[in-house]
Amino acid sequence: MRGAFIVIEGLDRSGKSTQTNLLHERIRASGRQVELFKFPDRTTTIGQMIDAYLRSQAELEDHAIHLLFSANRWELAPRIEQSLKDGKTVLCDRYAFSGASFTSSKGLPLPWCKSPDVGLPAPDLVLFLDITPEKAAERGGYGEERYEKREMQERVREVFKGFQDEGGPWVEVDAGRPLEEVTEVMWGKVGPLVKGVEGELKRLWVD
Ligand code: FDM
Ligand code: MG
Repeated sequence: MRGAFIVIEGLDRSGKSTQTNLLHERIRASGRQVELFKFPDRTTTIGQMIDAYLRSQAELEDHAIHLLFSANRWELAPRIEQSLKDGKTVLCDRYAFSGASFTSSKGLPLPWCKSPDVGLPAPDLVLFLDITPEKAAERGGYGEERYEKREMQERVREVFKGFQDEGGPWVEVDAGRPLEEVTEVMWGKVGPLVKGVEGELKRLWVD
């Protein structure tokens, strides 16, 4: 048995980070080992470049920043794999689906956007927290960072929804519902996986 690799994706203001942290606590409280990753991981050298870009303190060409987001996943992939081998559940707040959705929303072709992430560890479960731009606005609207704009979020949402048809372990969660209800829906999917999963880790987007 190895640990399960669980990715939480979603739109801004969907409660993604809150829910991921709640899952983290709940798994820990159940006495199981769990490791939390978040992308972009702004603590690394690459992550600091991404952070500067998102806060509009640096300009980067669209392809170049996309490759940095991907490189940020690749630099942490060995740690993800080790945790899974050690039998720990890995929770990941955003992953390659965010990468492809955000960059392709700027007009770059989706296949190109997916290509640098081909071969990364593939998740056993993706929980996609979906929220309408209207609901997001009710929650106080978006923040100050690059991409936190309604038109961008609407385009990103459409690309995200396309991943549902890829036949992967993709589960859409209505994140417009009250927080506790969303938590319970998510736990219903995650709970059965925290004791570990059989079978080798798969690779992203190889066929
Ligand atoms: N983002 C995130 C991307 O554009 N590409 C990626 O590969 C990833 C992981 O970065 F707007 C975008 C999504 C979001 C921004 O994310 C910062 P957080 O979750 O707000 O830190
Ligand atoms: Mg953000």
